[in-house]
Amino acid sequence: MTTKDLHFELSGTEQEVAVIRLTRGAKRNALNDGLILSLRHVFETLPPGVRAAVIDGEGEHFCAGLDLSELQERDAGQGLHHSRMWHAALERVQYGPVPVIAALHGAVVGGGLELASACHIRVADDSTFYALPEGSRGIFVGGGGSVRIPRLIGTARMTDMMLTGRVYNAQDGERIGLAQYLVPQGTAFEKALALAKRIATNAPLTNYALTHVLPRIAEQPADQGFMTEAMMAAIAQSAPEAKERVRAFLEGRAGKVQKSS
Ligand code: 1HE
Repeated sequence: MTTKDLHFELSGTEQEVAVIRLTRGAKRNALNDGLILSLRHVFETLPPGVRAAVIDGEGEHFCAGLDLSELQERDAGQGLHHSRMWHAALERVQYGPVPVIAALHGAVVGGGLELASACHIRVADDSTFYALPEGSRGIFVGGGGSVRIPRLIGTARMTDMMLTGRVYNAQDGERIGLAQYLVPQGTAFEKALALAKRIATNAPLTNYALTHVLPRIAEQPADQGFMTEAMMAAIAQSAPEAKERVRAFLEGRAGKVQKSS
């Protein structure tokens, strides 16, 4: 699955975590068509034992967004299909088989932020900065950003980022909800990997409920959401694994919830 611009490897004692690294550092991991198709392919063909994934980028920056050198050649129809190609690929990230954690550093801009926002958890280090330069390039987001980013930070903030070219630093990015974790420079990957290993120990059906069902409930009217929740709760608790995990707690064999330090 490794290509010139994308490295794939398995990590963890049981090879349960997929590590997917953008390796186009010389171009700041700008996403050309080949890289988008490779990302899609990776998420469509994850080995069955994989329970969580981490995406990061080689070099000083996570991702500089769309490869602008490819943009010049497209007419309107091709632009439409190009955007739909991104949608299909990032849909495989968001609604693929496993939770995905983005390890962010340096530039997370344009399509790079669209990729990060398709992941389920974002861990940023102190060097991270976020921007949507599409506004100043005379274009628009095309990788699902107009749908996903307002759900993270609100429509007003995204509008401001695109109208004014506003750049958020790592601290403000975490404050407004672009990242759920903020860690010292150089440690985002380590933290993301630790989270992925922890997530991989959850019951797979619970992870599926969180990545596939919860976002759909969030889009439903409350009345329908309550019903979907009840259905999912019933399915999850009926799994033999759930019964064993609850029994383990009741018999004192499972960990308690601990106050964080
Ligand atoms: C690129 C790209 C790119 C760098 N497409 N080649 N994204 C942007 O508008 C962001 C454009 N990039 C930047 O603002 C900067 O490159 C960075 C802040 C990310 C990094 O700066 P720096 O000083 O470390 O690198 P650099 O010298 O600007 O770039 C190094 C090389 O990468 C250089 O190529 P070289 O052949 O001269 O060495 C750059 O041309 C190249 N490079 N970014 C192509 N984006 C689904 S729609 C999504 C719409 C968008 O994403 S629009 C936003 C695009």
